[in-house]
Amino acid sequence: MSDDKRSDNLYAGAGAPLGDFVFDDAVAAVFPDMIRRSVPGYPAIINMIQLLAGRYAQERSRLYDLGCSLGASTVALALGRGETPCEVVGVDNAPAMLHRAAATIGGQHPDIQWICDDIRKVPLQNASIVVMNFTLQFLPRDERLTVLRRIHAALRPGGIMVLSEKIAGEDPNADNLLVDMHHAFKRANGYSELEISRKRSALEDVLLPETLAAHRKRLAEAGFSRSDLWFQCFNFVSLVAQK
Ligand code: GEK
Repeated sequence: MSDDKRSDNLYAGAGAPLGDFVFDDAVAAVFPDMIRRSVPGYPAIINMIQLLAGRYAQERSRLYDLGCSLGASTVALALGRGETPCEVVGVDNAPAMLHRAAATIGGQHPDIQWICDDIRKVPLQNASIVVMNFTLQFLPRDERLTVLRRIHAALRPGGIMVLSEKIAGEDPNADNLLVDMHHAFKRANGYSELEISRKRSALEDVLLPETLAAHRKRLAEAGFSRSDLWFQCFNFVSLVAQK
């Protein structure tokens, strides 16, 4: 069975990982199935990143995918740029993810550059598009503004950042609704209550959601002239921020 077809039952059995969630080989092997069944609207977001690349890729610029995992959004950038001559760069600090992405996608898209590095350190320059598709949420909250400032500084005039995040509701009632519906989505996709609760505990100290208002405030603070919500399904959102 090819990797793309492997189903995620990581948290189902007695051998479920203990402790904090990590992006290791076991996760990388089931990641396409895991993210599709866990993030409502993920396939739509990937498709729309391709369309955004068609509109915003600038000649002789770079398109960055920060926290690229297995490269789904990196490929969307590469396809979406069409004939526009520009470079596509995928960055992830998990070797299990990055090496798998380079190995599986490298054949069809030999010009994509793959960098195994931390997005807090990797040099960024001459960008027309920077994508962070569900990655900022894994950084400590007090380091997020610095990363967004670096991204803003690396963008050319007219450039955009696509920021997708799992968010917290603005108040406890809103949050309960969003979390309940997300769990309903996971159950509808075949995850058991045990799998849902084990995964939730594993992510508790690792994936740190913030409200939509907090994200928009920070984007403004980092220098973005505007940020627009273009996608939301329950507690999963995507924003386009313009330089
Ligand atoms: C997709 N964008 O398929 N530096 C580099 N990478 C990081 C860092 C960091 N500091 N922290 C986390 N990552 C992808 C999905 S997954 C989202 C992104 C999820 C990486 C981490 O190794 C993982 O591959 C990715 O960010 C997050 O569109 O699993 O919910």
